[in-house]
Amino acid sequence: MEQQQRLPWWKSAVVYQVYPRSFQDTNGDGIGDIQGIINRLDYLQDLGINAIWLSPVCRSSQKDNGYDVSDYRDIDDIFGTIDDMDRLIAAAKERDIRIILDLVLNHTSDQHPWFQQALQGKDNPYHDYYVFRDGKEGVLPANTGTATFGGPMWTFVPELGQYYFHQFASCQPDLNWENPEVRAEIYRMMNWWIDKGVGGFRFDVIDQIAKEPDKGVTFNGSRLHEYLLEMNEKTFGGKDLLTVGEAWGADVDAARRYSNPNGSEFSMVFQFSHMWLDAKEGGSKWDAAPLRFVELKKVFSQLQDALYNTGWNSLFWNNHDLPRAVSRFGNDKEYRVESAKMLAILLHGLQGTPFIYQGEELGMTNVRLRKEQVRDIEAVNVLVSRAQEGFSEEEILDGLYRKGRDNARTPMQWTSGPNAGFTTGTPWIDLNPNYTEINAERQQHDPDSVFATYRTLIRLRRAHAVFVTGKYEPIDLENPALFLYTRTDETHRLWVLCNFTKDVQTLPVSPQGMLLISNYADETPDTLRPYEAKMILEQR
Ligand code: TEU
Ligand code: CA
Repeated sequence: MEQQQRLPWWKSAVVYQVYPRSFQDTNGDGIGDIQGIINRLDYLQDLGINAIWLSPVCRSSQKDNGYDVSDYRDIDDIFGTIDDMDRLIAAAKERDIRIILDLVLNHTSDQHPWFQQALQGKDNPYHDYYVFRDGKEGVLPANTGTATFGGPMWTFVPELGQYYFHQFASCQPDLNWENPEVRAEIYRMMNWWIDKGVGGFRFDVIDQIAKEPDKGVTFNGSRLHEYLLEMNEKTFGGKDLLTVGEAWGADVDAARRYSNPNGSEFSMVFQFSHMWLDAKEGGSKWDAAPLRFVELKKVFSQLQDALYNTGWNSLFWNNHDLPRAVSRFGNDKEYRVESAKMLAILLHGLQGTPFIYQGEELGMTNVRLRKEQVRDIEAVNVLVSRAQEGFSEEEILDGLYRKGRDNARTPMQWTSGPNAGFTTGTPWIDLNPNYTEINAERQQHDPDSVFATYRTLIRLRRAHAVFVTGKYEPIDLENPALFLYTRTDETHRLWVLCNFTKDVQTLPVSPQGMLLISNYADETPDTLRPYEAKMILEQR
């Protein structure tokens, strides 16, 4: 059995995502940089994390903040140099922190030399690196629907009499994975990074690489897993690396296949079913609906069950594309601290590898932006497209406040001083004005802070094997207010008890054992107060 073998490091690890642009600026240009991450490694070590998922730092046109790469083997000037990157990898290693590189392999920037070459002519060797189709202006080669950032997925190049395919913005042309040279080139690049000592990879929109646009297929193309098996074999397979694929199109079965413990594909995937439960069914993320809470529990429970001993889960509430968890699933007003801690306790008790997004450990919140303050390429497009659909500016901005990606991208709140200690210059995106209240300086040494809760949770995971291996069992799944579960191994049972509401709730169970963590100072054994959460460890 897998459990008996030595577990890979990433099964007991906690990963912290850094969005470098918004983390720490050191040269006053208002943009976070690699030196800034190096300067903050002590903070991350204090928190206790084992790896950093670093959002893209490679050379880029920065239209989508690095998710539009123009050189996979160099660092963008705004972030520093390749020497800075080597120093980051080494400095992190000294603190037992591994650097997980974010690879954007579905598409490049239109400024990438490959694409520039490809535009030179149909017989250019790089032409087949991308997905071109002959056509007439105004008549799309295939019906593939709307691109993620608006408009069609095809852009016409008059000089070639051809369209090129892009699932995201037109400045992000899709790579042609059917071309073996493309794949070989990518694997060489990945091995170059492995030789540099990275601790693994996060793969951007990996389930969209095997597109078959002529058939209208974007996600889960028929050759997807063939490519992944090949990539694994040619690059990270058999090495001690954490690999996580971003897979919006993955269901439970797909998540299991990707994370097969035989190691043939990835360590795990990001699976997003819990991110659709506060939108209208079948609608877009902008069509808000009340959270389907019981469904949320069922989604987690299903994954916990299905992947037990046959795969591995990633655990997350947040990333650089998602609104702030405390604003979305908690209560960022009267119960900000309690509910941020509750969400942390709930997630970190589950089986899988937890991912913390920068600022989440402080309980950072969503931010109301004025139109001029909007920065994200998606949001900029939404301001136009939703206005055309008839929504008022207020409605659109309200949608962005609830779901926009800029919420996650306001600068990290280090101090209550100027610009929250993020920059001495003008920040590229405005700060959330609540930094005077919510900041690392205030929380790092406060035992009652959200930060302290995260730090404790990370240490608990390391101290008690049941966090890593215990079998999940939900309690009272239909309960409309409480999220309750146990994790059980041969020697222990961990109880995780969470109140998702601002009302006092009666507990249907009365577990005995040692209180490991809670978000209230005292105890009431039979009830859970507003957003109360606790973990109890029982000896078996
Ligand atoms: O995101 C994939 C993606 O489609 C969504 O996360 C997207 O941000 C959201 O659904 C829009 O509504 C990845 C990256 O995480 C994201 O930052 C990039 O913009 C995108 O790919 C393109 O590389
Ligand atoms: Ca800078």
